[in-house]
Amino acid sequence: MIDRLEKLRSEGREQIESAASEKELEDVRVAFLGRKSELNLVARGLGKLPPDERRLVGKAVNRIKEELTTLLGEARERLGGKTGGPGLDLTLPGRVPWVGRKHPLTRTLERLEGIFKGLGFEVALGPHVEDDFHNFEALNFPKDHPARDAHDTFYVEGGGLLRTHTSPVQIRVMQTRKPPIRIIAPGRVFRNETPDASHGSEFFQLEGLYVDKDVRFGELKGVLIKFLRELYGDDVGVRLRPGFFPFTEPSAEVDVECRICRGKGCSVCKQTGWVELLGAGMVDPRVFRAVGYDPDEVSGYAFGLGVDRICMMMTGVDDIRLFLQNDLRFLRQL
Ligand code: 2NM
Repeated sequence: MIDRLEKLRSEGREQIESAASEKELEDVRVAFLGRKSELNLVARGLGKLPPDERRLVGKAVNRIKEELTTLLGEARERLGGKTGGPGLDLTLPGRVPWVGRKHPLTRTLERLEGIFKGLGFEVALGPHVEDDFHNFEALNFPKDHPARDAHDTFYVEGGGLLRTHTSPVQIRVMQTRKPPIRIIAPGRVFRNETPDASHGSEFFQLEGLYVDKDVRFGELKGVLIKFLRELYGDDVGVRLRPGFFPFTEPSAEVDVECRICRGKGCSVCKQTGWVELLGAGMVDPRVFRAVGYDPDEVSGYAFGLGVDRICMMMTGVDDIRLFLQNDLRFLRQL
């Protein structure tokens, strides 16, 4: 009998050691320690044995049960550590998943687009590589205008240039459609300048155009004030100053009260309390003639703004170049 028990003990040990999963381990436990196991049968039959033998066998059964139970516990810990069972440390801090989000410039563009869509404008797009006619000629830039110089404009080998504003999009729309036209042209533009904290060699612009019969300057002013109030709140201060662009007459520069210092004066507004945000004006008759419109029949207004500048003011970032370097250590903070 003792030999038989000794054999059960060593078989049990072996099977516990070779179990490869918690499921297998449980099967071993049932086979060796379960209600119908041989060990249990022997224990239940103890009463029929003579007293001397009963004591000896009883002790052996208990010793083996204890040993196998301990081994099972150890094996369970070993396997649990692998499978995420009882070896899991629930006190460890969790892992925060990386959540993607839109680029701050995209978010700014979408915000601006949303406001103008609400005012009845539709989005128009065009190519980055343009020709002289659409980027300069149709917009009434004189042949010797400094913006046409290679110091300011990237010219493409074999002809063409990188658009320096999105106005060529508006020229293309006017060439292919009749008024009324109410569009915005958002997108990337390129200037051959030395980059610094407030100028990159590429940036984002959003321009707007409305052409119809009897469009007046008052409508331009109204739509821009409405836009700025939606962007910055109804209490925002707005100021128009006379300006000059080859493609509009009259022209205006539009300032808003500095959002950083609320008009008191700071480094962003260079102590003036105002930040220049928009250029605007009534489309010059020569532009209408260039696209085949009759300036006696139609009139219109146009405006343009720098998306990066607005994005900088919304995020408090003071170097425009950071937006295009795509360094996630920077972008994830915004
Ligand atoms: C600006 C300021 C003023 C403008 C003009 C035109 C077009 F094509 F209709 F002539 N598009 N955009 C315009 C007018 C742009 O940006 C500062």
